[in-house]
Amino acid sequence: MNENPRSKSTKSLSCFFLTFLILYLPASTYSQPNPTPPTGMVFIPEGYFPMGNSSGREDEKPLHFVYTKAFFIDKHEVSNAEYMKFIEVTGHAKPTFWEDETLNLPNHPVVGVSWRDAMAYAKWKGHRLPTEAEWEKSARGNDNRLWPWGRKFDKGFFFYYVNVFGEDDNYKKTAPVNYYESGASPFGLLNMSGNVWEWCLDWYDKDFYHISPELNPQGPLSNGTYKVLRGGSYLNSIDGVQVVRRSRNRPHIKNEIYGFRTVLPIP
Ligand SMILES: [Ca+2]
Ligand SMILES: [Ca+2]
Repeated sequence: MNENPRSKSTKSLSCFFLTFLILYLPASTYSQPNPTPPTGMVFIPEGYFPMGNSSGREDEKPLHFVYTKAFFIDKHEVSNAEYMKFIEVTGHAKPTFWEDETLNLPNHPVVGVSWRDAMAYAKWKGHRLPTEAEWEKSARGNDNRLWPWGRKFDKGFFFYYVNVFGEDDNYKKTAPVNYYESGASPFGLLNMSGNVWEWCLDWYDKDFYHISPELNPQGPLSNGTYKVLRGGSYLNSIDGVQVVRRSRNRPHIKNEIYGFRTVLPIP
């Protein structure tokens, strides 16, 4: 007896759906979409990246692999306009240079803030400062590059994508936090090289990379003298704004080349 054509087509359809379920369901079950970042922030996935430098300065060595959990980080340095809201709401003291017209434009990075001021702002936002490892991962991704965009002269003249010493890059002092789009890091963060140095959460230890834990390092456990600063500023040369460079200063110091950005941890 011939099979009913209708039942045959039903069978084929069932077969198709079964194949579809086997092939595609496991993938769609296990791959989660990246969480949506809050406005102005970027999602950085969990995972390993190479941190430090095998041939750089002593405190950048050795190159070592570090794992961080996923987190959100500000796409831009914190601007004067953003810091202004913080001052208005909390009554926190104004930064040094607040009245300096060469530094206080609303969309330029806030400067004249100490590490403690930066911590207070971050806490007010429900955020915190980035660890050194989080900062470096956000700046260079996982391919060992020394500048956010890649190699020094990847895109021709470097001054089109970073604010360093001099005015060839259009700015003698600070540049707007959303300027130099072409110098973005692999995750899309701007001014990770240059513009202003950025305070990090960690105490500075020149030998820390030799003893750093592999998972979510947060700097030396005991209190030190200096807090870490990363990325260089508008007073550095192009080599001084490599994303592996490590600088430091005491947590109460304020000057016209130190700013910051914040991180929102993902539980
Ligand atoms: Ca400049
Ligand atoms: Ca910067």
